[in-house]
Amino acid sequence: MNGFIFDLDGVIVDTAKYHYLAWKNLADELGVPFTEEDNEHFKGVSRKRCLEILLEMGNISLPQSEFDRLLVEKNEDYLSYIEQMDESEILPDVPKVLNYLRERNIPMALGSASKNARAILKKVNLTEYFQTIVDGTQVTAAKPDPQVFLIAAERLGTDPDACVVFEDALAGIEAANRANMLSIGIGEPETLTDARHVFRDFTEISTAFIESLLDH
Ligand code: B16
Ligand code: MG
Repeated sequence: MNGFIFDLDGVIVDTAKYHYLAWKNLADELGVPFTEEDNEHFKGVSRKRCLEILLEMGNISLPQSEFDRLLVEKNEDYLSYIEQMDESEILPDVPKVLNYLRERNIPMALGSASKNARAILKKVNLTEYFQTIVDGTQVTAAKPDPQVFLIAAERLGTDPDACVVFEDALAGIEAANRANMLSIGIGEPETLTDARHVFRDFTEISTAFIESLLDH
């Protein structure tokens, strides 16, 4: 394996909690009940699709202009939480793996559905680790379509079947598998059943395991 691709939200940082707060605020405004469980289904899903789902939940149909206004409102609210992020929000032992790979000159890419990915990486001071960043502003087909990861592999100059993908979302695992990459789930084994390997978080991933991937 000689290309490592990382999802952002739920893998490197836990921004799902901020997405939840912003969607919850909007849902309250619209009078749609919205729980943390509902938010699970928004992970890895594009902003536009998330709003469509929220409106479907409330049986609400809106003119395009209002739909677009709500998208902006949600994002501005979300960005107000992001604004306060710093390095302390990097998930445990993520730097351990990033540094291990960087010391060995292994190319790394970010593959995220978020249009805010660059801003978040900058906030937590991790931009320099990634040779390329593929985010929601650059893809035309959302996960589970493999496009985001295939673009990352191409930019890394690595064959897809020599790439490893770290993902927390079901849609992201499916995208990685469809790209013919080695999928590593970050989360619950009961949920991420299609991932080749699953770890609850990076504290469970040893450098010996990463080294064994490099040898493949
Ligand atoms: P934005 P990832 C995804 O990021 C999130 O998991 C998902 O909850 C969010 O709706 C999506 O980004 C779009 O985010 O509103 O910032 O463009 O997990 O693919 O890094
Ligand atoms: Mg994610």
